[in-house]
Amino acid sequence: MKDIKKLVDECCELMSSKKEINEVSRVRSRYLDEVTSSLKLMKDLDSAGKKKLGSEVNFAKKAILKHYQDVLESIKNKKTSNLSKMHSKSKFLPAAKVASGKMHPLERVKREAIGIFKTMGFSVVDGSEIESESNNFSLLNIPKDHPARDETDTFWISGDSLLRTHTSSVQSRIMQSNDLPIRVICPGRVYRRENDDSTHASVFHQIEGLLVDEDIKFSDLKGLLAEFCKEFFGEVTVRFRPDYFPFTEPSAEVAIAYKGKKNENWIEIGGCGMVHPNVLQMAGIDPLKWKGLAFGMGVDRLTMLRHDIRDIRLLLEGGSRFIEQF
Ligand code: FA5
Repeated sequence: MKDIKKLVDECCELMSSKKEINEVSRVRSRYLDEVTSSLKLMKDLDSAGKKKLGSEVNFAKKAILKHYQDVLESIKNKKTSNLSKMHSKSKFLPAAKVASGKMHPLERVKREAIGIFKTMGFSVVDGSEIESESNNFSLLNIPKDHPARDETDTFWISGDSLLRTHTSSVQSRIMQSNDLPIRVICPGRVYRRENDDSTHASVFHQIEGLLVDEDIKFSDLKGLLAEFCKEFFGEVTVRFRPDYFPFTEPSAEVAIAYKGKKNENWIEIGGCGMVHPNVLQMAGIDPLKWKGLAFGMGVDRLTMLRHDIRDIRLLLEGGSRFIEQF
């Protein structure tokens, strides 16, 4: 049997040489067992000897456990300082990936379209999504019995107020309050009672354009929209087809030739026309002196064409897996 003091020294030395906590623990257990087994000698000793051996064993156990704690502490401290050294050295390593937001494709397309119109001399104005009946309908020459006013087409709020059904309501506001000539666009959200499907939503986005000046002709309107389409889509065929809007005369639907997977389709992107003389008159503008052109384009449709998106509802759901693709 080894001398107890020697056992303690040996154990402490061995524990100090270890670098891992589990190795130190193993040494501690081995030596504690060995020290405890010295108690087997008790039976051959007289009472004074027993007392001496008992206190030596207790002292040895305490010394081993104390040293064990010290070694553990020092290993932990070393690990922490190594870790912080490693972190300070690794400042040039790529940082952990943090999920970041992306601009919604609708917003990106809207900004791009605004940019194109700005280069054509248009400035941007804001309207209001909650509109009066008169701005949305009456002042746009949409009479009381017009189907567009139907309860089933419009979200009425109360009596005279509603959620605008098109950005053309901004025309009424601008013509009444702005000095002439006028050259503005108004991007914004509009609302219609629709049965949502892949190309129709009940909340969608439009960009309205209004130009009022002397000597404006329908050919200016065609040229302006054809130029916009060329800038936005590149070389593309633009088609103007007669249409009807109560606030413009003549009126047209604007469509572009879109190459689908199987064949070429015409996709309607907006409506346009020459501002109706009644509308100018109601805004206090002399229709004999001033002429106006106006257009309203669907931003969601532009976005679908730009990114080949087959279902408009994807644009409105805001799912991150969808948005991350752009
Ligand atoms: C209008 O809203 C007229 N205010 C446009 C206008 C302005 C005509 C100025 C003349 C002068 P329309 O309802 O066709 O017209 O809508 C215009 C465009 O908005 C459509 O060509 C289409 O691109 C888009 N749009 C219309 N309804 C929806 C819908 N439910 N979901 C998504 N986009 C739509």
